[in-house]
Amino acid sequence: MTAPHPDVFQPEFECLPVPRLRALQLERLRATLARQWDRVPPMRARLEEAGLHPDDLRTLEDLAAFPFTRKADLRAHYPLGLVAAPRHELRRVHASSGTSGKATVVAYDQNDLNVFAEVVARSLYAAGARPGMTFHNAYGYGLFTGGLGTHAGAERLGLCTVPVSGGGTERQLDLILDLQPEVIACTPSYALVLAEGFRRRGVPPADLSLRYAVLGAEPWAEKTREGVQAGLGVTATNIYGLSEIIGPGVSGEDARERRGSYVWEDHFYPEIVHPDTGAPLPDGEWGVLVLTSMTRTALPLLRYWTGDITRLLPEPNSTGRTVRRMDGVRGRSDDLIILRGVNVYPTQLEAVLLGLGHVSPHYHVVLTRTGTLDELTLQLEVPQASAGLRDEIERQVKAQVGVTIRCDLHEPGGLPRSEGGKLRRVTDHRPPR
Ligand code: DLL
Repeated sequence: MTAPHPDVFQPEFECLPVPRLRALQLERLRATLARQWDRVPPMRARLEEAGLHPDDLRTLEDLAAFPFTRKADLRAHYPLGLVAAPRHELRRVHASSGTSGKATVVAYDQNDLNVFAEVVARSLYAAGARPGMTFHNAYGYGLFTGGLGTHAGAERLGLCTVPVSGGGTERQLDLILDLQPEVIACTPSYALVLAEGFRRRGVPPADLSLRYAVLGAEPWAEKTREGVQAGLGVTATNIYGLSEIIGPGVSGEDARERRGSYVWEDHFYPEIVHPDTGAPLPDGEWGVLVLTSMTRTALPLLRYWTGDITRLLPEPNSTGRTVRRMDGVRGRSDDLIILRGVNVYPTQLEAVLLGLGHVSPHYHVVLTRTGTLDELTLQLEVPQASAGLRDEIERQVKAQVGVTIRCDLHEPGGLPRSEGGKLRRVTDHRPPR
């Protein structure tokens, strides 16, 4: 095994020998289950109905017998019915940016806020940030966990934060030029918008102070990383998370490696399961990520069904950490487009476009139905529309993704831009069957 790299924030956890890590996880999972059993009546009732008791968790493998928790459970007990701490101990709430149905509210006590700051600090450190650097934080502040969550982690690490939040692109560009931050955090689509802004102003990437970009909150293709790195002159890494489990900081990539995000496994237990059957899948196989929070006290969740499609990477890493890495999220199981029987994720289309080089990464997918036939129109921006280019894109999508699509070419700047929040890539006009 590679020796733990000195550039790891908390080697005592991130590099814990695997048998000790597994023992710690089992102990923490048991404590979480016991806490739910004692303090969250709906969760206890669910276990009782299934004939389960916390003592039935004797090994990590036993976890597979326990039920999943889904967004619907949080909605059914809206707003705070699954909280395991007394109301006066709560210190903050956030709400998930759910795109359909009622938002879900998540709650934190002081312990949870400490865990949150710690895992974000670890992620920022892995992403290249070091104490004393300045941090331009363009994740939205407010109910969304992105802004305040990364803010507290940055303070824990010792960064000077510019809490700019999302939107107001021209002001963001000014602030970056004036305050000279080394680190920026925002969605990948917004990083491209900022890069475009600097290009328009004639500021070359080499003249920017930025060195590291910490990108997340939405799926992105590997080619987008290259676009952000070239456009802002940074090393770009992924940060992943969701409000139900904590917010940003469930996992993060190492800037020196950029090959999968380290899941902070002493706090969050990852499983990959089959999207249809829920059966556990081995490391290396793609499926739905299911997460259990093991150290949360206000809102511990057991086997939370994230809906995110990814895999745990089986091969050894180059940083000496023992916690496992997850691959980039391909999409949410609910973003999956099934087009005439073929499965398509928007990120696959993004990869084809970026692979073509001369097409801008701003795109939108529109789904329609003519008669019984579903159609996918890919709206994109090109410097000069030509029938040749359109044919080329349609051919490449067919060859690489396996579906026939139509392209709708727009002038540069013709499609709506990210305002810093999560971008919706797909508009579905198909009537229900
Ligand atoms: O998006 C937390 C976050 C903020 C993560 C800032 C990273 C940076 P929610 O609003 O609850 O929380 O949305 C969670 O966003 O289930 C994924 O579908 C998606 N998501 C988050 N990070 C990534 C990522 C925040 N790095 C949902 N890659 C998750 C792909 C991501 N998808």
